[in-house]
Amino acid sequence: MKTGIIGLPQVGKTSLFRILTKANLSEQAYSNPREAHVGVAKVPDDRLDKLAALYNPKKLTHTSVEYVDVGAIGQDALKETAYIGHLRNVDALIHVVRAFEDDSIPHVGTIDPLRDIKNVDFDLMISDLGQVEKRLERLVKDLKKMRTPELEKENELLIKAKAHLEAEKPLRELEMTAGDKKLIKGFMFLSEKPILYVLNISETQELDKALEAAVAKYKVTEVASRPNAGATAICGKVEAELSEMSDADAAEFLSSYGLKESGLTRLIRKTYELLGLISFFTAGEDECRAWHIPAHTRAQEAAGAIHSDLEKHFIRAETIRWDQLLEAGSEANARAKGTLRLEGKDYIVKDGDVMHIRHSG
Ligand SMILES: Nc1nc2c(ncn2[C@@H]2O[C@H](COP(=O)(O)OP(=O)(O)OP(=O)(O)O)[C@@H](O)[C@H]2O)c(=O)[nH]1
Ligand SMILES: [Mg+2]
Repeated sequence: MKTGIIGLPQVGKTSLFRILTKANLSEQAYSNPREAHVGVAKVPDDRLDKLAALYNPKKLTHTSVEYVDVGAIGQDALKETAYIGHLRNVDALIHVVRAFEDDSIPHVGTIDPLRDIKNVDFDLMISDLGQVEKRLERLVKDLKKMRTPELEKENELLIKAKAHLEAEKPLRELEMTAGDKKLIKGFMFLSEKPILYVLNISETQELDKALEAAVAKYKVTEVASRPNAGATAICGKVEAELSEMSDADAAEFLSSYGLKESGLTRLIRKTYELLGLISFFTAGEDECRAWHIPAHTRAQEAAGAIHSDLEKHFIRAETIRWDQLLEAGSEANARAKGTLRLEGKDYIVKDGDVMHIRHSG
């Protein structure tokens, strides 16, 4: 699962990427904004940490999300094959929006997050529209040669997409059936990807309140409430300072700002939600581990996330909610209390389930 970090020039994309993935970029990487950086961020999960405290395992494994930092976006960049290739390949987008005041760092015009959001969304739509038009031209010719139901269906769907884009609406707001989505999946449309707007705000004394108020203050609430969109705020400057500290110092620093968790923790969690993922856990003395699966996955397919053999030879899954397991104190107690259940292959796995897969392989 990959998330692309996009935004206008000099809004803090690379800084955010670097903090998220704890990557140490060379000066050269900074000075070459056309190069894409790829890094992995561990998804924080205190449920898993609590399970680990119970089992004291040899190994503790979180899930992760991959981030890609590309250069600044714009109509020109979107015409570059390499640039657009990086963006097409991601599953979701984080749009970093400048909201911080700093006269030493230039910005196109005044600080106006909503304007920037609209402009970047517009660029994504224009890029998709070009692609749709090109394919439609081709389809007209192909349909003259051969009228297959598949081609007609694609034609019909792309005409709908075109009208939608021409009305300046991103494809992530177009209602589509699962079949429709599959049909146009190969295009990897940019405006179809789920998007999280991240307001990069100035450092202030009561940062907790400022962060909470930012989305409404900059009038982003409405765009963020649309389908497959969301918004949050961070303070890049504070996050950068936090990332250099030990855990104990960071905790003290956070509380001095009235904060309970770092903005990054929130941001990584939001990315996970945006990607439509949930976690289940496997727990034991060897390893406690979180696994990510799409929401509404069946138990048998979830087993496949661990190993394809477990999916093939699946019998049942011993299942319990993470907090019920903690409450019982051990699997044996939970079994005695009846909170540990045996679920079959069609059970829909819930976020926070702890599972032990029984298999015949
Ligand atoms: N005041 C302030 N400056 C910031 C913040 N975040 C980033 N900067 C500064 O803004 C400049 C650009 O930061 P980058 O992270 O390189 O921005 P970018 O979006 O990757 O820039 P390009 O890739 O060139 O488009 C740097 O000088 C940063 O130190 C912030 O939250 N507050
Ligand atoms: Mg950059």
